[in-house]
Amino acid sequence: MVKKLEAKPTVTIRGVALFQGLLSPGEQVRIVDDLRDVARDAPFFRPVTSRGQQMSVRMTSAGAVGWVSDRRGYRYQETHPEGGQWPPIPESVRAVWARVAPGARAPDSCLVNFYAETARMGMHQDRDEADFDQPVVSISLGDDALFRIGNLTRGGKTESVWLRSGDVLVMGGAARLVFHGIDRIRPGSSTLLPEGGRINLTLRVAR
Ligand code: MD6
Ligand code: FE
Repeated sequence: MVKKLEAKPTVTIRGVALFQGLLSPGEQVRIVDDLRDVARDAPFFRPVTSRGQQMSVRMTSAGAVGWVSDRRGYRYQETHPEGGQWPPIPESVRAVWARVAPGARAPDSCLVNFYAETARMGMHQDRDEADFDQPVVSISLGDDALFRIGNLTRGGKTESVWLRSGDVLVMGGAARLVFHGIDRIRPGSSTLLPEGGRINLTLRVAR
């Protein structure tokens, strides 16, 4: 069987392309296995905002640079907060980028966010990258999450969609800088992660 390479979105909301059910259960398991290796080399940490607020997600990264936030602010950096380089982005993850963003440069950063039952992510833009012509690709694994899509400026009307395990989302083009966030997850809605919760990967061209 020839594996088809370039995927087509199932739905587009405010320019954000959603590829629902893109990853098979087998592909999801493979990615989670690879992420265990990433987390062994680069342990999850709890980021703190520059105002000193703990974020509710736990975070780590793979790639040449990782996104970190602490009292000094947020930035991409070449080392884990506890020291040492980030592990490489697993091939299983890079393969997803190739399917949904075939024309883009290769990603140099993969942010790994873990959501326990009550974790959430406030409305934000992804704007710490050097080149906004390159998309951000996100992969959802584990429990369902309610994803809210807003506008290019803060506030205004929003639309929400449930992201399920194996869904992939691309924020690019005119939608690259749209505000977005996670209102809540639905605990127990997936059996992919034995410990429960949700993992979101965001692949970026950071530099
Ligand atoms: C999440 N996602 O799904 C949070 N950012 O947990 C993001 O913040 C995100 O899904 C940029 C592009 C796509 C995303
Ligand atoms: Fe984001």
